[in-house]
Amino acid sequence: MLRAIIIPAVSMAKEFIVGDEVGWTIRFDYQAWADGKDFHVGDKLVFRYPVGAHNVFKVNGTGFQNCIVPPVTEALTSGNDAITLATPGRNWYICGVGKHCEIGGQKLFITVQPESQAPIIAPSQALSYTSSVNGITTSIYQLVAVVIATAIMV
Ligand SMILES: [Cu+2]
Repeated sequence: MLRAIIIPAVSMAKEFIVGDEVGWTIRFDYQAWADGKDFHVGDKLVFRYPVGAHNVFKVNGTGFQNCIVPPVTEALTSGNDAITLATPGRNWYICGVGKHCEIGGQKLFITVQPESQAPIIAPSQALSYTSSVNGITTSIYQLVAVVIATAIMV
């Protein structure tokens, strides 16, 4: 008799430091940074910069293209601005200081994917006593599914 216990996958929301160690600044290729990364609903973007040196505005595609800075009241200015990606779709961010967007290229465009779903694992795939972790190597599903199967001989 084979008995399998499947523990539902735990959603692993990720935190992305925009620009990694470089942070949020001018003369950095944020499209290259975003390239190859998978952003999902629930993940977080963190913009890091010295307070006062930069800021963060969420804009639309046109604002991104033309570096149109929204009203200053919409700015994030803490120097450690965390944005949780709430909905799937395209997101655009720019810096509103001076010509940082226009000349410095301080702008980021990402596409947010829907929240990852847990892979479904059939109990028959679990043999004997195994413990496996799935999903780490696939960047599509940033989920971890743990399957613990216990075989009991009666
Ligand atoms: Cu700036």
